[in-house]
Amino acid sequence: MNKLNDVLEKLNTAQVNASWIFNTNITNYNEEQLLKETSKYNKEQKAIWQEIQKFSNYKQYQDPALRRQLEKLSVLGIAALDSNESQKFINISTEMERIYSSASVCLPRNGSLKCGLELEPDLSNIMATSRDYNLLRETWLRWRDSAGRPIRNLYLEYIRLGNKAAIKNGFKTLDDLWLFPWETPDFKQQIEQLWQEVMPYYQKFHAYVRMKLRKFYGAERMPNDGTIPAHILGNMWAQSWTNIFDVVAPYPGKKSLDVSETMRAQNYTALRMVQLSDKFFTDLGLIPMPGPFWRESMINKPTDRKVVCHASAWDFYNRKDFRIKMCTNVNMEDLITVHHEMGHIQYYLQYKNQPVTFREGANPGFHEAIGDLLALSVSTPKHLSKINLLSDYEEDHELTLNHQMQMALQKVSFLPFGYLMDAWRWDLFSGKASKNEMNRHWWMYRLKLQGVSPPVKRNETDFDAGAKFHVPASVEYIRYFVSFIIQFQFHKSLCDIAQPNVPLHQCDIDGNQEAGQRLAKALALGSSQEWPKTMEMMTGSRNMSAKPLIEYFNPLWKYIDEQIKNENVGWNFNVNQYMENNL
Ligand code: X8Z
Ligand code: ZN
Repeated sequence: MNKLNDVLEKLNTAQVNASWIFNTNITNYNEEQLLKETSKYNKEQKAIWQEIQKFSNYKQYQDPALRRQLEKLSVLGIAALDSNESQKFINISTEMERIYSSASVCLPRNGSLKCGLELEPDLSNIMATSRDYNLLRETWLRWRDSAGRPIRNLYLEYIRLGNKAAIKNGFKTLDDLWLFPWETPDFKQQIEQLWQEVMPYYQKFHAYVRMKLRKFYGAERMPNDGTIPAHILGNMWAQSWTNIFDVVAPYPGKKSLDVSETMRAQNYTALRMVQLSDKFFTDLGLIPMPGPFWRESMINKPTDRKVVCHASAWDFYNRKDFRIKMCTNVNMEDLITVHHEMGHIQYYLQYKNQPVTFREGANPGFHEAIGDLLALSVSTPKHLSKINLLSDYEEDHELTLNHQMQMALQKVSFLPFGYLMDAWRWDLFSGKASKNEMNRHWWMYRLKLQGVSPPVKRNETDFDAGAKFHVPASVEYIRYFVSFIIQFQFHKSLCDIAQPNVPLHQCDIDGNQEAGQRLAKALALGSSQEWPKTMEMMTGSRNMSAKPLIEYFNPLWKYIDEQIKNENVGWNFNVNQYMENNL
């Protein structure tokens, strides 16, 4: 196993390297190199897997770590396909990513047509800052035409091959292969239960935001089924609503808790944002970012080449090289994302001496939760004032509610989206949803769970889910739903150490080394033990729970209840009304 570990390190390093080069410089040559490297990687992975299968009695081994590594290595994934189909799968995946990341659109701007507009920063900025209903709708639509629609047929083939690979790994369908790393037999039920727990709160929040949007845009702009048009929530996918804070603020006259303008006024740069985040980690006694991170990370969008802009954090598996890649904008949303990415890097650093097989989060949700967990402290008004991003700080009722609203626009709004991305894919993979109704099924979930509706009728040549990065990029998404739940559990347990008498939403763990140690200890374990054990170390309980999230927003629930007395909470949904039947 020790020898194998060295082999795996080298294999991974080579593959990650090729992927990094493609992701930071999209050219045909780099795509070819990546394809070559990936197919080599898959072949060698498969050879190792076949070798491992000789140890068919590993379950009887004494050493639990050895047993667990063999257990993990017993599932190969896509590389289990025979070489022809494996190659096809790699081609399709790379092609989908290329289409998504190089998509650009034309939009009418200032009387003429402007072309070459990209998601980051152009389209994201329009979605965030424009309050022009028609421009927003046009932007929303064009993005889906150019990034989603071209992916549809590739995705059908992707599902077919993915399911074939699942069978080769001993699973029924691809959704079961995706659930393997979670090590939770009733996972789908647990997720549904968590959703049921938070759903009433989401629906109240939805009713409040809808009321404010109706006042802003006029009742004639709002569908009469009670859903919210998906393009007016400040985000291309309506997954996070922080950008419409101005429309929904409880106390609009008060200073905004979105400190973007202050950051720009203080000449913040991407580098300074990374340094600020690094300081928060090290003040907790956590590991500082190493040299290669500072030298090799890509933190600004290059102007001389195409890159994959979607933010990510990279482990090169040589215990030295760790990098982030981000097209950072100087604003608060990206300051939080910087913390998110640095959370991944901190995890990589903490578990770098584990065997390669254990260099993962306790589960995928843990990995997503670490940076966000720290950002919960960073975005408290008190902390923002401490780092000079908020002046005249005074903790009163109005400030509390504005802060609560800001956080709910980030966290509560996300929950149904975090769930539906994979609820939808699970149904496609398992065959629960028909291949002829992929987009209809997408909108069924969008309407049912999020209560958002398309501003233009959709059909089956559209492929709206494909216009979200993680679908073409094959990134499983339920990890984010889990993260948004458990980061509040982690926050609560660290706050019990750092500031036991402060309400959860005001707690700032900044500088508390004891809290830092609790976190570091859990991170250093990687996936070497089952996640409920690590959860217990962190929180005292083995289970996921939505209670800390609900507790965090206690002041907000009271406020919203008063505000929506005359609103009908919830919505009707009839997907037929939004679909053309003209495939
Ligand atoms: O993709 C991400 C991170 C990289 S792991 C930037 N997130 C999800 C998204 O953007 O859709 C973070 C929150 C949800
Ligand atoms: Zn992440």
